[in-house]
Amino acid sequence: MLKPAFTFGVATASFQIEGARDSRLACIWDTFCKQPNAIADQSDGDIACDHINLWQQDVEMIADLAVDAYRLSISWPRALNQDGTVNQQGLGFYRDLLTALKARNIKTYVTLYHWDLPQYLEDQGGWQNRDTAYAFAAYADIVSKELAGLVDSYATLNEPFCSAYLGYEIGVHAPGIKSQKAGRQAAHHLLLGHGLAMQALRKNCPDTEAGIVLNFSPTYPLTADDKLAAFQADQYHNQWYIKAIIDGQYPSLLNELPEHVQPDIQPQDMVIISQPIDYLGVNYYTRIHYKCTADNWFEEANLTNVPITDMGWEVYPQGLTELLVSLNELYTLPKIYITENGAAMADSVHDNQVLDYDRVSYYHTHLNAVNDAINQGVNVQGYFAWSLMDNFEWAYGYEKRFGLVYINYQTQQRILKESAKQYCALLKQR
Ligand code: IFM
Repeated sequence: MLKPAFTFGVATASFQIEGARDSRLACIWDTFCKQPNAIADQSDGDIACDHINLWQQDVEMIADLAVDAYRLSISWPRALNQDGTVNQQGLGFYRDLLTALKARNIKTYVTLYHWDLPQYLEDQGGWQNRDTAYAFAAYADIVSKELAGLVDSYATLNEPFCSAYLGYEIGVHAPGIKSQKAGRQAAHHLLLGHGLAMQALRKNCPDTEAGIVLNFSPTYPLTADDKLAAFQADQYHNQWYIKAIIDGQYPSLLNELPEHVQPDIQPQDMVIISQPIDYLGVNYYTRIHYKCTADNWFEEANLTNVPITDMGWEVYPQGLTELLVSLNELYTLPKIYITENGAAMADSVHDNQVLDYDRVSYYHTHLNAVNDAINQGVNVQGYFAWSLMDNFEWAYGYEKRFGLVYINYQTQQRILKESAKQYCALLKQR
């Protein structure tokens, strides 16, 4: 069974919930949201869940859920001014928030980068520019000094795959660039930024745990003839990041890429990238099937007649067990937290209630899957539900609801869904 010391939490990210666009610098998502048809419902993050104004009420709500920990991210363009100095009001917001959480005995898990790159850095090439990795380390240095004593656990990056591949390679996320070279280069600079930021964290707060959050969608062959495709997709999307961090090497698939799309890597980069981390954050939502293409590459193949969430993602809890067991076999890992897991469902409110039993079932089966992995020897020490509340789901806008808490975006009313009540009941039982 999940041990009593196991950390249970809920997670959010700055751009997805904060709002208050006018009190921070612009980020790449503000710009991307203005591009026609970039966001399904043409929305933006200007108000979101108005968490900037409602944070005290939200902290009470988190405390009422009886979680051990809250995972949040800091908005770089809110924390720092363009000249690199501290935005006192912006960083003050996080100081107050973290102080209030600590006062309620809620552990603070802080992600430094959850996709909201300052636009002025994108204007100089963003993550394609090596300087951005150093700018990120300087930001990590300042923030970790300023927030001394208020953070229990740092994550440098959230899901560099999404920033690099979705943002720079296929362009469905900000900044909307479609170039394989840009995607591979951005991935490398993100990982370099992670390594440099780790050095800053070690220097400023050696006693605070620090790591990185990676997302994994385990790959499966569509047919017996598609095994190579599934393997390649896994190397390209999943192992690319973890292998660099743990083993200090990219998968050998790197050498199969045409030279003109390979990232520029400088001597020592892989050493910086692969310094020890205290934990690995694993985000899991679904698995993906792949088939071979005519040119011996891979492409996604959707299964039909399988249970799916409102994102169209297959519900496959066993994939989480299989993922954890295989990572544990492939690498020498530190402890693992499941830093995100959850489901978007088409929720509706009746009599002020949201009876999201499909989400309850998702959590139930995935927590059992974590338990199965622990029973097979994987050192998992925490689990964070994504998300505390409905929020801005990136290219899908507000149409997809991942929250344990329902948000009425007209009134900003928060309503605890059945899943929130059951998650809370589970935690109180311990
Ligand atoms: O909402 C996102 C989150 O920001 C990063 N991980 C996946 C979630 C669901 O798509």
